[in-house]
Amino acid sequence: MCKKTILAHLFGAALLFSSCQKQAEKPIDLNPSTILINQLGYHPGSDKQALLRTRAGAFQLITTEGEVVYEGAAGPAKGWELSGDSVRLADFSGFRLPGTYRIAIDGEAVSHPFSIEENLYQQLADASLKSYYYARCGVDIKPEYGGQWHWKGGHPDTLVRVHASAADANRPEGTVIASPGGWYDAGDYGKYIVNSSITTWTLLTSSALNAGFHKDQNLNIPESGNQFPDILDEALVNLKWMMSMQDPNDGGLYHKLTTKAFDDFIMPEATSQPRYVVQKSTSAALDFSATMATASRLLEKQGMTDLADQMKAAAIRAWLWAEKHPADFYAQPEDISTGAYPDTSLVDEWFWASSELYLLTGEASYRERLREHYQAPTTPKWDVVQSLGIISLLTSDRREEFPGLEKDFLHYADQMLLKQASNPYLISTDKFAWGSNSDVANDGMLKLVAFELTREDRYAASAINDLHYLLGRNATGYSFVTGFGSKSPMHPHNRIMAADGIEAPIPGYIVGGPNTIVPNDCDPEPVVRSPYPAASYTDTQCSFSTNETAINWNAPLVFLSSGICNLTTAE
Ligand SMILES: [Ca+2]
Ligand SMILES: [Ca+2]
Repeated sequence: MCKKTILAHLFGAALLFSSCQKQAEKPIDLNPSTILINQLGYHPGSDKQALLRTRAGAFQLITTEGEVVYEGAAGPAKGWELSGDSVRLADFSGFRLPGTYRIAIDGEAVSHPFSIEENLYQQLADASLKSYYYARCGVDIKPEYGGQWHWKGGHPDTLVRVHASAADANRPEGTVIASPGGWYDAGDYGKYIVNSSITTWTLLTSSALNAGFHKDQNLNIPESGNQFPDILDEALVNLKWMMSMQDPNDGGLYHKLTTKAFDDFIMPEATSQPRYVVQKSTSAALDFSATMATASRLLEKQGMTDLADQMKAAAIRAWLWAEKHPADFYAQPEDISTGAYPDTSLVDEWFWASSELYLLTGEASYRERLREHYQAPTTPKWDVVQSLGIISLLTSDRREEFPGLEKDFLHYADQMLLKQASNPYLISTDKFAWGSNSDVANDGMLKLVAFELTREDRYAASAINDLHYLLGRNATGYSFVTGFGSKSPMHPHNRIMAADGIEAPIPGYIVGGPNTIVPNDCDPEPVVRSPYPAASYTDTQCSFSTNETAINWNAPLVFLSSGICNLTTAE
């Protein structure tokens, strides 16, 4: 006689098991969005919590065969004005046995399956980093590296025109230059120095702070198996492009390299619009200077001395250009409509660049400049970058010169932990901006740095909660990373994924996430979205404001997932 499961009793045979003769079939998901979990799962030794949108007071942990292995009482319902709902905490941290499970609420809901196991996030860390291989501009993405996702390269960028806004005596309008390589920025095919900078810095910094994890990581990219960690190889792809965006005549940086208007949703090979370098800007020069200085410092340690020297010279020349042009803010020319990345508040950019140049050169003049431009830390964004410099200073061998910065940094981390403790969804974010998922991931990065500085577990535990949110324990019920989890984005706003003829999106991409900044981005046929910022997300290709991919959003996911893997590596 077959084993009668408790679930068959709870839910009725039709729901669960069609036959007792063979191995039980998987339980059918029943109202899975009632139960919000990390759809990948949880480490055996860590906190394990789900969120229940229910009045029920009890929950069960069940195996794939439907056996109840753990029962618990749900916490009190807690409402949140940003999600428009209430959730109850289901804590099953005491259960540690590895396996595949679901959470069940008697007669009401069964969650997506999830795992309890070690090394749960390695594939995520690999895929989130490999997203940059797929974003490489101007090269064929080959099946031996890309698997089913492969295509012919486009946008060689060997014949790029100098736009009128960028013209000067040395390079008049229409001058043709080469600026090949790098990564596509986002769902579009542009390349932008400002956004490239924070992205590349984040990867470089993960390579340094999570070195133990990255050392043995094999992404199956063309550079796998050489003497350098793959994360460094990938960062070099973009660094080399960035260097070609510096005008050799004066050291200034073109703000971006794009077409005049966005390409259609077609594959790279099918595009034909001319590409331009557009307007030099102070923000591009400072961000470039900071990133090149960081790269130079790290590459020197890897023995790439010649390239490190070139990058050092490039970083200093860009800084000197910015000093001569302190207010050349990017202003979109009338005939250009691609991304603008405008920023007129550059105190943080001056701080970041001077911090990195101080670490690279040890020159006191840069230390004076960073002190002049210091602002208290906050969650990084492409245009809010002081925390990047703070992280570099505090994780360097000059840490002891900056006790005030460390105090402020840990104060900010503590504020985030307080916010999380009072938030029903167990995150520190209380504003849902464009790219809210990257804010959550960047919070996680800061917390992992706080852990690095203090070795206090509470910071690492809080960072893991940020990952749980991103992988499904959020008000939308989506795991926000393509290819990971039972319910993840299938239709990101990304030209290659839209045009490649393959149903599954390229894995490892985080989408921007919920917000109400642009409520009608699918106009003229609007897609109905929640009026609540934390729930206002749609897995629809046209929703550029909630469902786009972007290099600067993936980078903190790389840091967060790699850093969490590194915690285990270091144990
Ligand atoms: Ca390598
Ligand atoms: Ca700024």
